Amino acid sequence: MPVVWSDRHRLHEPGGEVWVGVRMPAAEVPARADAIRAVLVADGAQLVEAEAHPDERLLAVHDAALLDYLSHAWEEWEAAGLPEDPGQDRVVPYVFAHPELTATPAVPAAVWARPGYFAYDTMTLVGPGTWEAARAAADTALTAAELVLGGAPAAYACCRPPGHHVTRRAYGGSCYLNNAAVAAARLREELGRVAVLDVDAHHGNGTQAIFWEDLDVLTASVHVDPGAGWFPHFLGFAGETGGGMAEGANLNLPLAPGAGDAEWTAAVAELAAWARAGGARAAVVALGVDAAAGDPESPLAVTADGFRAAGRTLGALGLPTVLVQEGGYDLETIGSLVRETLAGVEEGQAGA
Ligand code: SP5
Ligand code: ZN
Repeated sequence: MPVVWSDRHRLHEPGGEVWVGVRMPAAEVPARADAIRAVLVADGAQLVEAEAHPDERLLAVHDAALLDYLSHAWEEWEAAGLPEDPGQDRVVPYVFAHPELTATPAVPAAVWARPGYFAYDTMTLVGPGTWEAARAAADTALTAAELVLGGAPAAYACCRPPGHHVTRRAYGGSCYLNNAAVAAARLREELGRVAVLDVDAHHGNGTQAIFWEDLDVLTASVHVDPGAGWFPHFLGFAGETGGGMAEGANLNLPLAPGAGDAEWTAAVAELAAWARAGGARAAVVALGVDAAAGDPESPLAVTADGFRAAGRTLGALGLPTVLVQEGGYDLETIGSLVRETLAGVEEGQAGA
């Protein structure tokens, strides 16, 4: 299947992540996408350059205020002199717009207070190239969506930074723009009901929130149980099933830490069956491969065979399918895990 790519992902160097107040090396690094690309190219993949798309496509899922903030966050941080005094070379929050701290929410006057109006964690740093790279990632997902709308059975967006933790107005979890949501909104425009099937090891809280009351974008996620202590901690529980008219249009399948191929592939099959029963006309797969055994960011234990089997199940839906890269942090295996998944999707679609 076509692999959509942009070199501009390398402009985002997170420069670390602040966890429990300590700045440590980032997991979400440029080498991730380069490693995936190397494996897919060696396997004979056809690379397609991401094309620029209008802001209107982002505004289908994000508030203008978030886009305006992210596109200027680094410039204003630098202009305020914060890299010199106190010596912080990335945009990072120190205070948060907790609901009980805000009466009439508004972007605060102080440059150093602004990140906490939009960010919900301290791990998602903004540097000089973050906006351009995040924009390129969304364009990569949109280009994959256009390929599928043009008749490709499936297309893969090899993008970073990832996106599934971003809501309409709040970013976090190493994500800045919700690439999968942007692609889903575009497919929905043309094809009707779409399902976003999120197999990243972490709950796709941003995508769930964006489409919470939307009956035409079904959202489903298999992930390590937040109730067992895992990010995003506050969301991803089985009782979250959609809001308002869209009650029943969200499905969460939390798994216990340590779950392996049997539990995980059964859960992916349940996501697929649920999307089919819900009348989806197209699928967006939020393809994190951090559920892999050995991934440093999750306690799930899925093997390469598990990813291939999951790919087959997703392909057997027989729907136009856009796969969007999310997490996956083991540089030694990330490329082959993606290759196995994509091969599985092609096998499933051929047999569907
Ligand atoms: C896209 C994606 O997979 N985002 C997941 C981000 C989850 N990050 C949680 C980080 C929690 C603490 N990591 C520090 C580990 C120190 N050993
Ligand atoms: Zn993840």
